[in-house]
Amino acid sequence: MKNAEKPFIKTVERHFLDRKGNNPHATTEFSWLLSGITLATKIIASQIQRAGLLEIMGEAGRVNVQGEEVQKLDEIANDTLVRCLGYRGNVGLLVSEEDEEPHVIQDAPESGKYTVLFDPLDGSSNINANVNIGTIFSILQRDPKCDASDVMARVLQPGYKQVAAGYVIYGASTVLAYTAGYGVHMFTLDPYIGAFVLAQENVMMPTEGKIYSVNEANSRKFPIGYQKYLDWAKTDDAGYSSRYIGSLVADFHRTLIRGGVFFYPQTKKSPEGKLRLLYEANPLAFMAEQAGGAASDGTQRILDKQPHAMHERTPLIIGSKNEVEKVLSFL
Ligand code: P6P
Repeated sequence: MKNAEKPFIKTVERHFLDRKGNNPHATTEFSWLLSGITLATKIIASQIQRAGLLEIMGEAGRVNVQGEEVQKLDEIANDTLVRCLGYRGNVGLLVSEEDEEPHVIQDAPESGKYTVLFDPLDGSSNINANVNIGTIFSILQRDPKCDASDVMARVLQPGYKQVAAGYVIYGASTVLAYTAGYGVHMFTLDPYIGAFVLAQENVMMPTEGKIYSVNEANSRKFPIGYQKYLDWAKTDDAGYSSRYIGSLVADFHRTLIRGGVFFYPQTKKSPEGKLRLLYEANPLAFMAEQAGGAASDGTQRILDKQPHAMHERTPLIIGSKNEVEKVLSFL
């Protein structure tokens, strides 16, 4: 094969632009925004790989808007994403799990077209146990009819309006998975060239998988339907295995690859559940549906939910279509 014909590496940005034909957002400006995410997550990956050596483990000594102890790496990840995305020229608002209010980057109508929402380092409490953790992101665009000054209207959009979404999982390898509404695609970070290189296109979640993923210590506090599902799943006939890492991105990534169902229901202590709608449930629900899976809050499709507050929480049942439906059948 002549050199020119050899399949050259395909980066995220290049892969995204190749969809020029059928995705109105497949523009260089949007690809430039995506490169803000890839740059930030490469920096975060390098920090995590050396965390034990750089004295950045442990707590930052403050509590975030969620009332959770902030880890030093949380702060580093958050600052990195804000800096890398803040100067992309088409980002109007940044919403982070770590910050009470949105960052208003540009409020000129023609420039601040996109809103990027993210959980900078989900599962960060697992950092010192060297468990996989991740960055989750969701991208919305401003409705042209919406007044630029109406910040909340630009943020509180239902999940089906997402333009793109994805996550980066930091583990044995650093993998970026994203969708822009045309399938789910995965890229592995090649540290020698510092680029996310295409690993798999059009990833499809198995339609079923006998794995349930839940924190069973809470099971007695779940609504009775979930308890009945768990009793059934433990029967010999059902033959399920339980896998729970306690890091949402890791549990979701396994579910995407192997199938099964993850759920974090509401409990008396957390009547709306623990996971956040805008920058955890919505992006992963978009990915799940694009991969042939499903995501529900137990009563409705996650992507149909109208958000009422930036940091609102939601119960989440997500995974293989048949497995989500099986859980719902017990509710
Ligand atoms: P629990 C991590 O703190 C996190 O937000 C998600 O990554 C994870 O799925 C969940 O909380 C685990 O919560 O209550 O089982 O420890």
